[in-house]
Amino acid sequence: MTKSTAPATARRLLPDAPLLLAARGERPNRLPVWFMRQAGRSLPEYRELRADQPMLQACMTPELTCEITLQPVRRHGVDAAILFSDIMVPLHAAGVELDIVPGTGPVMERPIRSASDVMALPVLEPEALEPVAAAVRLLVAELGRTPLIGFAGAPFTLASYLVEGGPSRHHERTKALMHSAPDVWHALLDRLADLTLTFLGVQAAAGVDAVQLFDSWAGALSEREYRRFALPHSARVLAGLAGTGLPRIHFGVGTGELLGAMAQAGADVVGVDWRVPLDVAAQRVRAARPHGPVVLQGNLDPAVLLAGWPAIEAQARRVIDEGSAADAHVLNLGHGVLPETDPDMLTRVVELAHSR
Ligand code: 1CP
Repeated sequence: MTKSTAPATARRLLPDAPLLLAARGERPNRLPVWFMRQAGRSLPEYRELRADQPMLQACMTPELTCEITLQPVRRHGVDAAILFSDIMVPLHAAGVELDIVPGTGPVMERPIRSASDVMALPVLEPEALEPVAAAVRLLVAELGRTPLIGFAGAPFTLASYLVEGGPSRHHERTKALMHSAPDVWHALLDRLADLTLTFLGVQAAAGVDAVQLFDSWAGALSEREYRRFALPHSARVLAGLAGTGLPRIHFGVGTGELLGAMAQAGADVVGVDWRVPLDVAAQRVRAARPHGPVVLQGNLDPAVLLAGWPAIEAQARRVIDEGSAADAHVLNLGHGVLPETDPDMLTRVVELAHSR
């Protein structure tokens, strides 16, 4: 291992936080619930704050990051805040030229396609992330008893943006690189694993209470490809965080075929998208990892949130029932909140979860 994470010296003790109890495999007296992308365009108060601020600038302005992170906690009463940031922030902080284009997502100035491109990738120094650390410290002081989740993109998902140059449907250049030049591929993912460990290590040292590793696009891979080209690097990141003692959540989209393999990457909580019922997911995770509790996070379809309350309620109750097959469950969506979502529907899902 080339880099170890800093100790989580600023860590708060939140022994009763339902999210943290569930992450350890316990059933707290209240079902914990939060939403991926809970901070963002579904909230009018977010749109107002972000109006004249480019995304990356907002992520590097501690007071603004703090306020945006707190908005959904105040509004919905969720059981966790998730740091407002982006998976591209550590690359930006390292000096890689990129932009986050409204309506598109991350776009690279120069995609990475060769061994020399990989060698030229700058190393991320923790000091470059001081605005992120400052935001975490502000949040820990503001949040009271609500845990703060830090996060990062997994090496494969970061590589997909770097190699493709931006968002991609088929990830064809990424797959071409891994199959045609596996040495270059692994060198790239090795560097991205270091970068991810630095990003999460800074968040841990500043005081986050849990971390989520987003391998959003891992579902583009077959299980064989995932095990060979992605899993070892995600496993190194997750193992590198073990010393912090923070609960680790691991999530990807379209990963039904990969749930067993992802469960073996070493996280405490497996995030599940909306395609696989949680009772089926629990079986897959238990079969792959027979020792230790099965803790699942998910998996209400974000599109269902646009279907009106009766449909939302029925689907949320189904998800909660199916989640009882796991040892513990953190209610969430199967992917991020869609921008056109009525935020009141999110508040009602929180009330429903807490009424049980
Ligand atoms: O101008 C804007 O409002 C930009 C939209 C936006 C937002 C609100 C982007 C660009 N990123 C974010 C914030 C963000 N990104 C959060 C906020 C915290 C919260 O959940 O409340 C998180 C967790 C992320 C992480 C992220 N960024 C992921 C992993 C999670 C996921 O959704 O799968 C990924 C894949 C990205 C890349 C990215 N950044 C932004 C967009 C639109 C995208 C996706 C582009 C694509 O489809 O490839």
